[in-house]
Order: sequence, then C-alpha cells, then structure tokens
Amino acid sequence: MTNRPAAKRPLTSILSAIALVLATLSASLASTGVAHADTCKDGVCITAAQTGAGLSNVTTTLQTNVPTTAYYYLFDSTGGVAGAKVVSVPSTTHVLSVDGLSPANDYTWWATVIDASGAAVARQSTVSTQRGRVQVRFDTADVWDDSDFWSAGDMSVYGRAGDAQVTIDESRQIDGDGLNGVGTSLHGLVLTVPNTAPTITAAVEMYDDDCDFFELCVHGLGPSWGQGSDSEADWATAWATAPTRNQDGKWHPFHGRVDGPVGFSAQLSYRVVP
Ligand SMILES: [Ca+2]
Ligand SMILES: [Ca+2]
Ligand SMILES: [Ca+2]
Repeated sequence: MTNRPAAKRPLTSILSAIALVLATLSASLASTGVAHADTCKDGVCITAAQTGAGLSNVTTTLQTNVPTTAYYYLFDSTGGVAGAKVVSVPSTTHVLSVDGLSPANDYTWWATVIDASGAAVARQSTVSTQRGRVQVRFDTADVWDDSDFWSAGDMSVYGRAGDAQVTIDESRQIDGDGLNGVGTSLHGLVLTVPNTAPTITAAVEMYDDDCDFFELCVHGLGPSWGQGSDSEADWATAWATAPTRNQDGKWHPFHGRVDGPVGFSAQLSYRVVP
C-alpha cells in the first residue's frame, strides 16, 4: 500500500494520502456495509474501542498499545464525510468527537492510528445518534369538494402528528367545488412529538357540519381520524407519512390526500430535531 499516511510526512502529503484512502474506503463502505476490525498490524494494536452517541454528537475512545497519532473519520449513511479529527500528538488514549450531527442518523466511523515508525492499523464500526423529536407543520390545503354543493362547507379542521393533535380551525367557511379546488391556509401550526419509529404519520381531518337547527345532532366535538357521511356531517381524513431516519434537520414537504366525502389534499412539512 503506497498511500498509507506516515507520521513524519508533511501535513499536505498526509492529507492527500488520506483523500485517496477516503475515496477507497467510501467505495468499500458502500459495497460491504460491514465493520471489520483489524486490531493489530506491524506491532501496532488498537486494544479497545468504545463509541457513544448523543442527539448531535458521536465520541469514539481508542486505546493503543504504543503511543500513536490518529486519523478519525465519520461517514454518513450515503458514504459522505460527516466529520473528521486528526490527533498529531502521540498518545495511547484518543478521545475522538464529532459534533453538529443530526438525530436519528446512522454513521460509520473509521480510525487509523500510526506509531513513531509509521506502522499503522485501522478499525471501523457503526453508530447511530439518538432519535430526538419530529416536528410536523401544517401548511396549506386544497379543497375541491367541500361536500355542500349549494353553499360553503362549515368546516372544522384538525391536525395530527403521531399521537398528538391540534384544532386548526373551528367552523370555518370553505367553498371548494371543482377539479382545481380552493387553497386554504392551515396557519403553519406545528406539532412536536418523540421520534419513536422509522416514519412519522400525520393527518388532516376536515369535518363539515350539516346539522340544521331543527335536528337533534349527536356528533361529539373533535376529530375521528376517519371518514363518513350522515345527515349531520360529512368528514374525511388525509394521511401522510415520511421517513425519520437519516434526515438532515431541515424542513421537507410531504402530502396527504382524500377524495371523499370531503375531497382535499394537505401540504405538510416535517423535520427531525434534537
Ligand atoms: Ca356537507
Ligand atoms: Ca360548496
Ligand atoms: Ca355544511
């Protein structure tokens, strides 16, 4: 192996050697996905390796049998470099941390330690940051069937994310009858829930009140998260799901749609946060 980084080379040549190693490693990670431990080589040993993760950081502690310098890289789930540490002062203990990560992400760390003679040994393993929380934002809806042909729907609108729910509107007049529908705001309300699963499920229910003053109406208040139609009301729920692992912490759109008895689509956003 000609591109192995050596302790006594100038930094620039070490970095270019590392770049070559990274290109090779990145490709091999994608193809194998398996951690292999090469703990001793040429008299240099990694005698212990422990890794812990928080919501936004990963720390690996390495022990070596002789004083070594160290190169440490953290790769994200796509093989991109999420962070790196270089230790240039020889030691038998290396505490290697990378911050600024996103929750619920899967990483592979790779470390190589080098002794005073230039002999090197490498090790890698996988680690995941803690799950954190998911935020769902209720942006807009398009209503093409308010379920009242001759008038506006008298609509209550509810939002849900995981097991949390919020009333978005009570008794709002929405008049949408037609293929294109009418756009309506969901006010950008946000629900925050624990990130407990590989996906987040969210919903918007629209409930059109058709209860006339002479009727004895028995529907309770609040959402049912279903759909139906009777003399008292028409209602329907649009469901949307999105993945919560290996997200970047930024808002991303997702959508739900239902065709009746109230026909509408809901435009939502979500992000995974610490
Ligand atoms: Ca109706
Ligand atoms: Ca209407
Ligand atoms: Ca109505």
